[in-house]
Amino acid sequence: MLSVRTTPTRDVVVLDGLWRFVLDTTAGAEPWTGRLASDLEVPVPASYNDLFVDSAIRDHVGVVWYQRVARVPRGWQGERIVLRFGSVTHAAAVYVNDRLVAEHVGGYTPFEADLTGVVGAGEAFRLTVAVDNRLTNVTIPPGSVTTGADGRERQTYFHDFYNYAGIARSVKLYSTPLSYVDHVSVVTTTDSAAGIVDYSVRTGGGDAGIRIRVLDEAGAEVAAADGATGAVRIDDVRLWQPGAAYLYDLVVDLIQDGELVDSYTLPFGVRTVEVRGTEFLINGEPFYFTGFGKHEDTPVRGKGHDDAYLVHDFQLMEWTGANSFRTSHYPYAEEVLDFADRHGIVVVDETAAVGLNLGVQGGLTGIPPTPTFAEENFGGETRNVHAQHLRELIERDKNHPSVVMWSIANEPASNEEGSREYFEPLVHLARELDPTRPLTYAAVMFATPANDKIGDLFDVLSINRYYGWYVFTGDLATAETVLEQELRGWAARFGKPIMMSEYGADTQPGLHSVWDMPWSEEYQTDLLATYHRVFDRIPEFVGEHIWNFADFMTGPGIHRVDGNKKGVFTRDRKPKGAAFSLRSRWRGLGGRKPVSGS
Ligand code: GCB
Repeated sequence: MLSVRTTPTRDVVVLDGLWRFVLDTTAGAEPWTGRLASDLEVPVPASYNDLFVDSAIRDHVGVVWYQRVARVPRGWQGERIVLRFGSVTHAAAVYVNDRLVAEHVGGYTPFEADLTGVVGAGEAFRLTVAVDNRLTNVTIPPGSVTTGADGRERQTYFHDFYNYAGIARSVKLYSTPLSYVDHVSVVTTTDSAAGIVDYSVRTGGGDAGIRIRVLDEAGAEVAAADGATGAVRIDDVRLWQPGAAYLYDLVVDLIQDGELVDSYTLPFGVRTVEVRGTEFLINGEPFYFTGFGKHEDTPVRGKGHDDAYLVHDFQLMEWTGANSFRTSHYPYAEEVLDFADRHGIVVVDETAAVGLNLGVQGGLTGIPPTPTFAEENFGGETRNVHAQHLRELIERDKNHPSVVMWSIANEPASNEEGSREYFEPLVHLARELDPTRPLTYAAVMFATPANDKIGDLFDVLSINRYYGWYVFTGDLATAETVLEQELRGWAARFGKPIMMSEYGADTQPGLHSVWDMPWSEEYQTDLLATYHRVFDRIPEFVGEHIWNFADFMTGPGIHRVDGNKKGVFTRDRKPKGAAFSLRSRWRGLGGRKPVSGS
């Protein structure tokens, strides 16, 4: 699905701002047929949970309703009219006046409704959206709803972040001509100093000639071709490099009878990605990941996209010397990837498949109450939904040069029987949808080099470990020994590049200690340094992503004090002590692997 852009043939009206809001419990029957019965207003984009003082809203389980009036611009006569949601978490039903125009399941990918013929140019219409936050064993991520003795519904889920819901990304109404560019994809390779751009264009609404042009950043045409698919050559190409982005524009023009009917511009970068042996290569050069697992999470707006936090977070990442991050644990707003493209930050792009692991309920034993991948838990239907998430992610993000790898899941029960049967078809699907990018999954601590059942299917081993925190708490010497043994075990069994996709310690800013004291700022710094010593001794190691960039909100729990505190920055983005030691390590590395010790 193309992102929304104004072009010489397309206009956009952004429908962000305050919308009316009501919980389903007081909305009445068929609330879309009239004005919502409520004085509440909520901002779009934002999660609704933390806006009000009322916990009945914050912890509501089920549907809430959003509504506003919108108007199609007068000038859109004879145009195709499309409504697009960046995301609605987790499921949506969209009504224009009394009519259902779209339904979508999946809280982190966009969807559209074609309103051509439903509303006309100049017309005002009532736009009502049902937003459902319920998670089940056939949603991604999974969860469950239980009803207590008092009849109240409660939501439980197997992931460690608050189940924020709402319309967290922009809503846009846009026009295209009736004959239009529907889809564009670009794959790049290099041939000595030249860039080769394989492109493919899909159109809708009738036959038209297709002409493509490639413009450099100065707007000069550097290549052109005709036809729906083909390859063009850019001589003396400027590559998209980590830390040194360079973007070209692919301008796609549709021509009918010598007239321009539609035009769409896709920014893209020329770069290659490859796993060779135990190295991760970008443009043929070994790349060493430094950075974080992040969350879309800020005070008050929850998972609502915010350009100010976007810019500030990237500033802080650059300040620490981070060259990359993982979109843990779901696809992030498209604005984030566009920004990463423009600023040369490398992205590991993850689906929302977090929590496919009932072993977590077994505590540190990792023994699930019933097998995770049993049909009554996460079986064929869950996998079909997971496959759909993968399709929507790859469809949305495959043209981003910043995205160098897909992460299919976070911490699945890859140590359990049934995990291979579950994941193998998904790996095949991902390779079919995008043969150009390596694949990974983030391995949970119960999955070891001895019992993991899926590592060989993937290209890069991403390992989440909390030695010195959840296990060997306060004992960094043992953590160091055990971590090294384990990483060497993964290297020996699979012979693939390994990165640490999570490691860290909850840290209370302002708490200091001269001893190895969990929660102190010094302990976080020392734990990270312990891990870094190990990484630097493992030849197959290709990167380190700390958990987490910033503190973030979680569900309630005795192990969580106003959320997860493993941030190197606080939730309001103040550095903890570890930020400074990281900065000196990462800025010194400059994206290169430290010289290996043994
Ligand atoms: C993990 C999860 C992450 C949690 C983290 C923690 O393994 O992948 O979502 O937040 O551990 O802090 O426990």
